[in-house]
Amino acid sequence: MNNLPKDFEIFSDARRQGFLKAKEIKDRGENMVGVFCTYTPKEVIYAAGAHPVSLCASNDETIPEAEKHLPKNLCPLIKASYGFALTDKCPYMYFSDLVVGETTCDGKKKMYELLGEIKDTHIMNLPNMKNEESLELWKKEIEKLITKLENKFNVEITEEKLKENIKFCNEERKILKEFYSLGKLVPPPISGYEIYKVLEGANFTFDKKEQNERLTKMIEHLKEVHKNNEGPISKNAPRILITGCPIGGVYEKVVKPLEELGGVVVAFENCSGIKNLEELVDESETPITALAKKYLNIPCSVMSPNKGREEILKNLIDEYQIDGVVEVVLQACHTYAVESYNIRKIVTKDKEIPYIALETDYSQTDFGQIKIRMEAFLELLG
Ligand code: BJ8
Repeated sequence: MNNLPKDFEIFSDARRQGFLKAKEIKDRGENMVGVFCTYTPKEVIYAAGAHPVSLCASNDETIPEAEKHLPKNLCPLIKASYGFALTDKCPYMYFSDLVVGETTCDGKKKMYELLGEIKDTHIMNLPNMKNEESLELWKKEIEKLITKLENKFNVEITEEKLKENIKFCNEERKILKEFYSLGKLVPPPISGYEIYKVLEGANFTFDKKEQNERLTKMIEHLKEVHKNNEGPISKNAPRILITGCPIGGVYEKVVKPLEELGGVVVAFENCSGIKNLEELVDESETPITALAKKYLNIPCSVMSPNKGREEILKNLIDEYQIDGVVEVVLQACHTYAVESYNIRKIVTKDKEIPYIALETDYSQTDFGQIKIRMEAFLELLG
């Protein structure tokens, strides 16, 4: 981290510091809306004058409690998220006045039914195909979310407010994308671990104006580092792309060893990586239609088919000069596990580069085994 400006620490610590900020927000009488998924149109939440906050849990602390209600053989992200709600241990869940969830995978949507008994939970019926009928349905779901927020918070969400917040969120996306794209440089001026920490930190930063300013400064600084060849990463380090399930709960045991062993993660295709940042909301379209189009187009494995993910992956492999792909599949995540077959084919046959799939959970029990597999994978990359 030698070449990183002080602002990096702020992002890296954002999840923890965000607790205090969230309390300040509540003390000011403002509202918070907890969200679980990239499909939630956060522009609508901002337009209601509320603050969206990510609720996806990233450690296994509350899984034993969750397993009293949920089956053991369920994705750790779902169990941990529910466990934090059940035990009241997550301040973000605690401070959320409303939770918004979508009908994504089976486990999540069934968990939301139980969550609804603990918190006010609004479910958006996400279609799982991308076509005209789905777009109409998704537009109606966005309208229903607007009505829910208006009634809950006693506010009016006007077209103007939606437009304003579409612009506001696009601005954030553009800057995050520029930051993320630093991974294209050879060598990158920042490690994948650090890139991930910043992208993750942005989910827990409430003052977006300040965040954008900090990020812009950090990007300028890191470009300078690259120009002057002062970065800590070797230009020969094998360049890795991570794809698959969200990695908030496992990046320490996947990304860290990869980089400690000499590789560098230059691209994250997962949620909180490029998946949500790639496409902006069209500012010239009617707001609800523009939002529906953008969000329905997210290439997550809950969509069937999900060709968009394959296209993005192929482009990223070229643009980021990827030497190898690591796919992370959380235990019992069937949609990503099934897609693995095609992803492996695209990476190894179409792009002719090495691929490895890791099935893991939030525990530390497989840490040693993952490290050994990462070591063997990096040897393969030369
Ligand atoms: S847009 S990736 S955040 S659904 S919870 S599908 S890991 S079994 S999180 Fe996701 Fe939205 Fe898609 Fe992103 Fe699998 Fe677990 Fe389900 Fe999961």
